[in-house]
Amino acid sequence: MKADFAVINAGQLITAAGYSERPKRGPELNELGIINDGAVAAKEGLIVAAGSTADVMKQVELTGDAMLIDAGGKVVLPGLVDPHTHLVFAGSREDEFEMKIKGAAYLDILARGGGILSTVRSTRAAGEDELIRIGEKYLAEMLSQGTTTAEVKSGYGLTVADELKQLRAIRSLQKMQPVELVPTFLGAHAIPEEYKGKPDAFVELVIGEMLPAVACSGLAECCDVFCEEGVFSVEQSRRVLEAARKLGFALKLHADEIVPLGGAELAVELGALSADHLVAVTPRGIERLAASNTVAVLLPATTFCLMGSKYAPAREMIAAGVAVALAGDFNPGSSPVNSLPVVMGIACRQLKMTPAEAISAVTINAAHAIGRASELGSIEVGKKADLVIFDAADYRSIAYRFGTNLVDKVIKAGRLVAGGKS
Ligand code: IZC
Ligand code: ZN
Repeated sequence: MKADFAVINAGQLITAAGYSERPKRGPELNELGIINDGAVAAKEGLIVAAGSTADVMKQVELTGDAMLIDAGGKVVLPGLVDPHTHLVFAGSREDEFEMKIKGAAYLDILARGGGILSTVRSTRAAGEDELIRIGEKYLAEMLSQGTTTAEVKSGYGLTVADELKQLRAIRSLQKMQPVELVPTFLGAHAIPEEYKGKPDAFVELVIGEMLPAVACSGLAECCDVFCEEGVFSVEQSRRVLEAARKLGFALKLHADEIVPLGGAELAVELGALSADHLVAVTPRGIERLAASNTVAVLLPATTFCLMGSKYAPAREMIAAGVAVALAGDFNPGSSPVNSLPVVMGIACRQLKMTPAEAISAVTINAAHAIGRASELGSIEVGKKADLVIFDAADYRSIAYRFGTNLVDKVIKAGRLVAGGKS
């Protein structure tokens, strides 16, 4: 069999294989499918062989111009998948950072016209080119830390024209850099200033004008809503998501982050791909999630950045059989963190997830949370050759040494896209 790309001599090849059909739950999260002295070979971007270096090299014949990378005993993982980001925005919110240190609460800042609304003002004022330029910089940072696929939400425009501007910026970014992007329409992210006191009229605008325009443009795959006290109620969220589902969008929901409104239950009821945050999820919400294919996307860097004392009950969810994933939530307010290894480091320490569970949560389960598990998220024949080589001999180092970027090389679809030293 021919191959035009191979990585050989991985000290630990973490395949995360066997879960393309359904996400990992319970003890499965600790199964990493590790191959010692492993290798991966690919042709035209897709994996054609994975196994021990000896076996793979017996199976494949490298083409004359093939790229061969010797991992030299390092750890090799599937490319990391960030299933929840808000990475296309203008401006930043250091002022809010300082206000939070002094005790201000996230929802109070928003209610006073700051928070998301401050980023809406900057993003509306920015040209599409500026959004692209800023987004490109953030994506390069993410790639250099191992992210090869990221979901990206709109939601800082909140008019038809400005939401489309953000979504077009995402499409342009897809064409100019290697991180694969999954675009999500988040028109119901906040009630904009011009609709203050008229939330239902804004929901009408989202359903009646924004959703049809976005569907027509083909610029988004998923639709999300910020279901939270003082933002969008469960009923308003249901109306938006039901309308989105009719138009063919896959669904996601910011659920039960601060106040337990029943967002998890709503996400399950509507067959959403994921319910995200879940810091305040109820026992009933956990039960519903466990009995569904909706992935619980946990964002512990957000809790850390909001200086919260209570984290999502990951252990209870895993024990109940909920399919858990992790994401960065990269945004200028509640999580200016775009490193998945940092998220893994916080998840191990604060959610008490094991290093192996954290890896499952940013690879195959994260791929399920964005509807891409048949194509990526694990190292298996037929999937995209998305790989990260970490300068470590033990996979646990990634979460253990968080804050130090251990990424040595990043490969997207069989192409070396970061850290090309050899
Ligand atoms: O800009 O604050 N939680 N949306 C919901 C966010 C955080 C992003 C922001
Ligand atoms: Zn979010």
